[in-house]
Amino acid sequence: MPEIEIINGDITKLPIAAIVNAANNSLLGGGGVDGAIHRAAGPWLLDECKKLGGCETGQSKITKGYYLPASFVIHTVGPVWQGGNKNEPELLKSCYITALDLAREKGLRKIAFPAISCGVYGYPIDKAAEIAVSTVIKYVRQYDCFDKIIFIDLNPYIIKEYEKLLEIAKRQM
Ligand code: AR6
Repeated sequence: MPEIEIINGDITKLPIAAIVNAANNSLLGGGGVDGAIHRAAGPWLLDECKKLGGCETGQSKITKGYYLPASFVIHTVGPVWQGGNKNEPELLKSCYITALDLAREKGLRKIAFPAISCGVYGYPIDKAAEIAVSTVIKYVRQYDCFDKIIFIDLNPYIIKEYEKLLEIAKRQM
């Protein structure tokens, strides 16, 4: 099992192999963590994103990190919360899996996730955190190719939720 760390902070400051971006279908930037990542990476990130032809909800695409301290950015598109009956849980789960797949294919052993869909896209924090933690733990147990997983977010309520869930998961290991 890799080390799993939880940080209440800014993902754009992390010197790590890969950070995950909560993007939209266009991959051409936006607000929230997406805006912060594009600002910190510099305009080259948008130039590379323009060549990717967008991204389906639940899927992920990878770029370089440019001026970020992170080497790569894995852009994933979370679902907009519409009440829970529009396949949101499966799509959110797929964001974590496809992001981890890309990291694994590239041999990137340390990866940091913000709480995908938990800002503008309105996913309930407790439900999203449950999916994030359970999906990632299941994945890293299956594939022994990560040294470190970081859950990082600016929102302290999300961090509390992650800490609670990780404690429960550790007791079950
Ligand atoms: N570091 C860490 N976490 C952050 C940071 C940061 N610098 N900035 C925000 N967060 P959101 P979404 C957390 O809205 O809900 C964009 O416009 C924040 O606390 O960024 O998936 C895209 O272009 C929250 O928990 O992403 C899309 O249009 C989490 O990041 C849309 O928003 C995700 O919030 C995607 O919405």
